[in-house]
Amino acid sequence: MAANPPKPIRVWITPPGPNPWKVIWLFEELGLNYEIKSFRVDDVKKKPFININPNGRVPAIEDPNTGITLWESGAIYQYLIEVYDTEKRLSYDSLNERHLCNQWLHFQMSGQGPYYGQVSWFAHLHPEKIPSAIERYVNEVRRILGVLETVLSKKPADAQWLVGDKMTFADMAFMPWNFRLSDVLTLSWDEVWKDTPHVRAWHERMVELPSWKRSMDHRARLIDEQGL
Ligand SMILES: N[C@@H](CCC(=O)N[C@@H](CS)C(=O)NCC(=O)O)C(=O)O
Repeated sequence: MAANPPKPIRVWITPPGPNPWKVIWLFEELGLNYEIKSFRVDDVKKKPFININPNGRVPAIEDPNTGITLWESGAIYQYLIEVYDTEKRLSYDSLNERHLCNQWLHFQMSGQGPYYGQVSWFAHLHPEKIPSAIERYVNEVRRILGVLETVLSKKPADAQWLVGDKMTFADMAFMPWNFRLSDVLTLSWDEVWKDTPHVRAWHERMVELPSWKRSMDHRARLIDEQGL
């Protein structure tokens, strides 16, 4: 369990994209008191949301228990872990492990999120098909999965997590984008994971968690609510 805030933490999301689910999954996994403010992606660059996040991107949180408003999912992760993971269920107290978790979170934020986002853009949303752009970002996705594979494959069989011997927020941060890979790359899951069996096993262990399933139930409901 975690130190549970008496007042619900509000999280602003638009349901379809991956980044909000990173934060909602952390709420669910820690069993925190939270409420979802779901709105349409068309309104992400408009008031009232830009009063919360001037960068006009989700997720953002408002925590009435401490008075903070915060955006950027990595910063939100660090805040929630520091304040509410008091029993270190998803983190560590020790210096090296704390910084290794932060290292992976930074890699996820700078390496995984933006590159996966660019594949999504160039393969599905960009009005022109530019094969060299698609190829570059697909190669980056493969490269990032390769980095994860190298590290996970060297860990003992019963401790295949990025840091130490348990799932931490560092592992969790990668899930929502990896969860989209079959759609983003337009491949079957067997094709997605063909060169990265340890990443597959790591990912599939997390997909099975009740907290992830609850998060995806919320996602389906909120997408449905917007008629998407
Ligand atoms: N670095 C940001 C990225 C957030 C992000 O790109 N969110 C997407 C949804 S998954 C968004 O708000 N897109 C709307 C837009 O770019 O206009 C984070 O990790 O919080």
